[in-house]
Amino acid sequence: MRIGVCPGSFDPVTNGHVDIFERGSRLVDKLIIAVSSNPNKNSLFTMEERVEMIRNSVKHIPNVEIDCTGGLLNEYVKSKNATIIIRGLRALSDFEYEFQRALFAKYLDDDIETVFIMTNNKYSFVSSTGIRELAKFGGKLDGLVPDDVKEKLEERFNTVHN
Ligand code: COD
Repeated sequence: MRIGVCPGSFDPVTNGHVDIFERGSRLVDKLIIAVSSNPNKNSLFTMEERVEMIRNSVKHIPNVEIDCTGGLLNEYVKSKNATIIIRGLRALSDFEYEFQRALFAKYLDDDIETVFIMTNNKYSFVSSTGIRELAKFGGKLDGLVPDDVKEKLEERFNTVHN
């Protein structure tokens, strides 16, 4: 069984992420979405809230599991008998960061491959950071995040945009 792990902070999950989950899930038998805390980022939503939002966004994908993780990603990947790390790629700015992470992963375990999926053009500008900022100032979020995430963001920032 080919198992892939799609790690991220997903704070919150966006339609760009969901697109990567859908396409990534077709490359493996089982895709584990691993919600992790990025040590370099402060999170808006708790781990439980992030997991719940993802759960509501991937109901249509049959072969996904959602899990929480911390510590070294490679250790987690091995503990799940997975061999593939799936990451999304947007602009050139993602490339350097992702390139470095993929090489760290390879340095640690030669048999783990990082596979990159190019962003869908519709979501190439969408990031969780941008979404949080848009939500904070009451900008419209339609089409960029799942409906349930939009509601959670509006509740959190007390902004409703019709
Ligand atoms: N279109 C396509 N892909 C996208 C989009 C979009 N619109 N938005 C985001 N993505 C991709 C990102 O490029 C990324 O691949 C993935 O979706 C998740 O994104 P984020 O921002 O939610 O997650 P990150 O990058 O903050 O996650 C970082 C981890 C938590 C995975 C990382 O910090 C980690 O692995 N930590 C564990 C420690 C470790 O093992 N370190 C390794 C040694 S350096």
